[in-house]
Amino acid sequence: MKTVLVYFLLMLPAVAQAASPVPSDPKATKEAVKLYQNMLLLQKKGLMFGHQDDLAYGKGWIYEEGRSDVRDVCGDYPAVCGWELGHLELGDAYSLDSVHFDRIKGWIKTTYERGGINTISWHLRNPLTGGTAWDVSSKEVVASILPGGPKHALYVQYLDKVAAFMLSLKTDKGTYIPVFFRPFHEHTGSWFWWGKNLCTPEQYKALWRFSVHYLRDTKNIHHLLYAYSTGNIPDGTEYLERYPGDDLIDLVGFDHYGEGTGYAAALKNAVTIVTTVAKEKGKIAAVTEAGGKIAQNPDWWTTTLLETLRPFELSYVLVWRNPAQKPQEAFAPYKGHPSSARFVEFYNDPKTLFLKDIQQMNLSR
Ligand code: BMA
Repeated sequence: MKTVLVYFLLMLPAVAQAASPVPSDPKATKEAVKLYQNMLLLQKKGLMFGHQDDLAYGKGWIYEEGRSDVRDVCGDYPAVCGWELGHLELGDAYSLDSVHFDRIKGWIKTTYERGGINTISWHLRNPLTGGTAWDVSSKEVVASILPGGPKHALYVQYLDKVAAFMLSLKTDKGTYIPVFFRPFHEHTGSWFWWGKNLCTPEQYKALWRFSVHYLRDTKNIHHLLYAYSTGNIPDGTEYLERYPGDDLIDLVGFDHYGEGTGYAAALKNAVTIVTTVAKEKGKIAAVTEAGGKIAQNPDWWTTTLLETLRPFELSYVLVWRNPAQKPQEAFAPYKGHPSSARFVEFYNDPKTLFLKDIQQMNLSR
């Protein structure tokens, strides 16, 4: 009896450890592990709201300390802030959306210090043609940047710039700030050079594998969690067709735009697939981008988005940017926008989580 008891007690830490989920990177920093675990916890508690470039600009304003269109409308910041690295690879000081990278670093730190979550996308230029991320004139781009390809060295230079940026994300105490990195998104469509008709599933997966291992093993970066994010998904098989592997990915999501009558049903179908995959794999689930022309459908926040997502365990839904000079392209509401009242209803609903909600949870980090 006694031996059995001692054995049981000795095994306890192992049992406890096995019960705590860990991210895909075996060397993930303590803070990245915490972020991963907190996200899994949060997706059981509610649905976080995210907004791209939220602190950088909004309708009619750029770089105003403390300002946010979302906060102007509901009095609170989003729980998740999205940021974009496109043109960092060129060595530029600001992104393709004209946001200075030094400022982005500052806002990532501010968001982390406030208790929020950061996710980073990368619409990187086409390394083969020199065109934009949307230049799909060649099907050789992914092949050309893989090891042995003619543009591999150039792609490594791109990654070096990303690595330097990621390594600059630190708190005042010098701790690396954990963030989600979501490159090569919407690859189930064919509008980016890494898209479905532009490379084979093997090449797409190899691109992920090389990139993540380069950042982890060569650059020693272990504060990133990686997000796999398709475009619209018609069925479950296609969702995983280009999935690069559980050892590389921490979050499974998808981007889905629209506001027409079919949107809610399509969103529900996609969320069903993603939450099922997430559960099976023990990963985080999210709607990594969603949106509609809100100006034409003010009920989008409540009837379409919230009621469709309510039954699911999803960590967040993020809407895209509010360009300062093009309010017709805004995805989040802004002060005076006709959908603002509905957005406040969305904000007040117990299902949704904004920054103050997660601050109140006092999660250990
Ligand atoms: C797109 C648009 C572009 C932008 C790009 C990267 O969907 O918003 O204007 O440059 O995302 O953020």
